[in-house]
Amino acid sequence: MLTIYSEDHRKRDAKTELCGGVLVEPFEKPSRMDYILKRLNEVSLGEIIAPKDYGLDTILQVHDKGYVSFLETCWDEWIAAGMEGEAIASTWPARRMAQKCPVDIDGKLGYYSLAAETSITEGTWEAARASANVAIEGARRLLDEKAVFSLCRPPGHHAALDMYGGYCFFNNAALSAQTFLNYGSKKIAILDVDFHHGNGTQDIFYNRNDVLFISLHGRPEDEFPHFLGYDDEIGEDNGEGFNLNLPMPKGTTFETWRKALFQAMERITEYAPDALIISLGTDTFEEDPISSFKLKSDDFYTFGKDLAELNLPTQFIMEGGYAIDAIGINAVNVLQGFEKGAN
Ligand code: SP5
Ligand code: ZN
Repeated sequence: MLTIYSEDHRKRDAKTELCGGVLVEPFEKPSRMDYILKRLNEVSLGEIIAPKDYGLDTILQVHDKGYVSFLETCWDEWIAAGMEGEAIASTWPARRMAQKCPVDIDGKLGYYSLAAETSITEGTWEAARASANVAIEGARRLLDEKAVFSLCRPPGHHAALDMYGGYCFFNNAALSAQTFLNYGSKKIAILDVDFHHGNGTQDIFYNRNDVLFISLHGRPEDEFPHFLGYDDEIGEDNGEGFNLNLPMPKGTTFETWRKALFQAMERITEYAPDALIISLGTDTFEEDPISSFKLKSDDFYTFGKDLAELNLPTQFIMEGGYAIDAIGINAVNVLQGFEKGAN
């Protein structure tokens, strides 16, 4: 399987994440990629290529213009305001408050974010742009390949039309879906198996029927991002019936998770998309430090094999996964299972 990867992800190397009332070293860190690359090489999965730069056109098809400009200038504005640490939001346009973008950088950070754990740093813009390119290149390559792996970092599925958070800035899966549509596809399915609900992807396609979005995740009652991901969110207007959430309780094992997977696969078969995008988080792993599902390393292989039964052109896009010494095995197990199942 062809892998797309950019070294520029290293430009995002945040030192702080707000967690449990203290600043900790971020869970989402550059070395995650090293473990995955090591495993890709160990098993000789295939060629690893760098993406071209696709500029901002596709990004502006799925994200708000003001939001994109904010990301580009945020760090400079933060420094110009004389701040010392990394840029973290601290106030939000909550219930019954004005939904207007302030001029002040503290105000802008709250206006354009959905969580405070994610700091914006020098180099975040460049890394997020590179990650977007990795997604878009993968979609283009899938025109000639049966499957591709876009090794994206930073991840994307929490990034909404006009909000960052959950370690995400641009929604890589949405950029990829939009790329397929730009190239003439009519119907795309996105299956999000990251432990956390893909609120950003749901937000971007909620009123559209050209992208079916399905997410398997920890219940919003229990888990981040908390404010989206309930099973009564089915899409609206043209998008009604094209959003499917399958939330599951803490402690969910592969046996239960796989039943939800089969339900998702049935819906995908019924939709009959031109291509399938997998938002691939491995934070469903039993040892993940911030999650509560119980998948084992072998289960990721079985999952990949199951997916191959759909027999669709498939793009895997890397999302979360924070048990870093196992992230290589777990992510690559999905890809190897898929290749085994496809043959
Ligand atoms: C892409 C992705 O997986 N983003 C996840 C972002 C989650 N950030 C907030 C996590 C809060 C977890 N708190 C539980 C701590 C347990 N020690
Ligand atoms: Zn996650």
